[in-house]
Amino acid sequence: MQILVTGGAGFIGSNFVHHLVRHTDATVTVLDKLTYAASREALAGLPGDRVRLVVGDVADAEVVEPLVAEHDVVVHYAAESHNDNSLDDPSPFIRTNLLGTFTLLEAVRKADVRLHHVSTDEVYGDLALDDPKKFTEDTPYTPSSPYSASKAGSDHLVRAWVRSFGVRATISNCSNNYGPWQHVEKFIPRQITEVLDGRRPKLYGSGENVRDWIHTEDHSSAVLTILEKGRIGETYLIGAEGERSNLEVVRLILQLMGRDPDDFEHVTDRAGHDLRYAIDAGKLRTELGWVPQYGDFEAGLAQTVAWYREHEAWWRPGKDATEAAYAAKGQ
Ligand code: NAD
Ligand code: TDX
Repeated sequence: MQILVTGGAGFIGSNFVHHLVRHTDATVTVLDKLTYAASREALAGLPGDRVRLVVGDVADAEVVEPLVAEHDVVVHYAAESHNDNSLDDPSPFIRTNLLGTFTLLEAVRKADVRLHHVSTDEVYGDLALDDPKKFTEDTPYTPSSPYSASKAGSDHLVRAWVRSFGVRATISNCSNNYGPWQHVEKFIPRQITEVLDGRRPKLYGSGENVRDWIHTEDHSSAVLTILEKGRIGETYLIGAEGERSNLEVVRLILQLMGRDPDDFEHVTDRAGHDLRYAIDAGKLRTELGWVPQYGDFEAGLAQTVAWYREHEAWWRPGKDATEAAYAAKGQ
């Protein structure tokens, strides 16, 4: 089996490549533009006879079409992924997330190659804090940010190519991931590295916003399960019952790092900030038998804190520029 993983040098894509090497005998090609969010280090140590990296743009048909035709399956992670960046400049989000997905769809259509499209729960907008319902595969799309709107559009493109052209595709919408190799712009790595740098964690607004955390390794096992057992044309929601308010997460990080749990600051809120995400992964669990392995968020977070302590050489180069950009916005 030859698998093409777009965005495979990013946080979640690189975890999936390691997962494939450990749990299958597939050979893997990573197609990645190596943007600021990518890291070659996340792919280091993988067997050279099973994994190769092609540096290129998923929106470039001249690169994508011949490459796709050499593979049996494409798993599409490549995206611009950070909401705050999409508020500062939406254009790369439109290009990569929409045009990139379109380019890939045309390539899999021409070569008749199976596609799995990786998406987000943010396409469903947000929930009230006290809403007893969670997102399901039937929740209407109401994305809030340029990022989530671009991902919503990419999901619609995939469904249209399935229905109109018979493309063999599945979609997954996953909740917030955490774990090693996540860029320091994102919430959990930002707060851990702020504490390591002797500064205070920064909560947007009141901190009551809720995210449904899942370890990236559980996301990878879910995607592999869908590749192996998922029904073509179907969407599966991925989540591990990890709902926590941002305030709770910041207090937990401070505690795990031996600091006063109230030693954080409130900063300017994100425009259009979604209040709560929560996933009902019942379909994936019942139909495909998937079970997450990282049920204990506190233990997973402690491991993640330890990982960032040990990998300062990796995150340090991006840290100052990330903080300077946040500081310019009062965040
Ligand atoms: P990331 O920003 O860490 O990595 C994205 C990768 O895509 C990078 O390696 C980057 O170089 C590559 N890339 C960007 N533009 C490209 C282009 N034009 N051509 C080729 N490669 C390009 O993102 P992530 O957090 O690992 O997210 C991966 C995917 O998972 C995205 O599709 C995202 O929407 C989805 N997702 C993320 C989360 C989360 O919590 N981070 C949750 C659900 C779904
Ligand atoms: O410094 C911060 N302080 C803060 O309070 C940062 C960076 C974030 N936040 C808040 C905003 C969110 O409520 O923390 C929460 C998580 O923020 P992000 O890490 O930016 O994630 P989010 O916007 O929820 O989106 C993430 O999950 C869904 C990923 O970045 C997306 O790619 C994925 O689709």
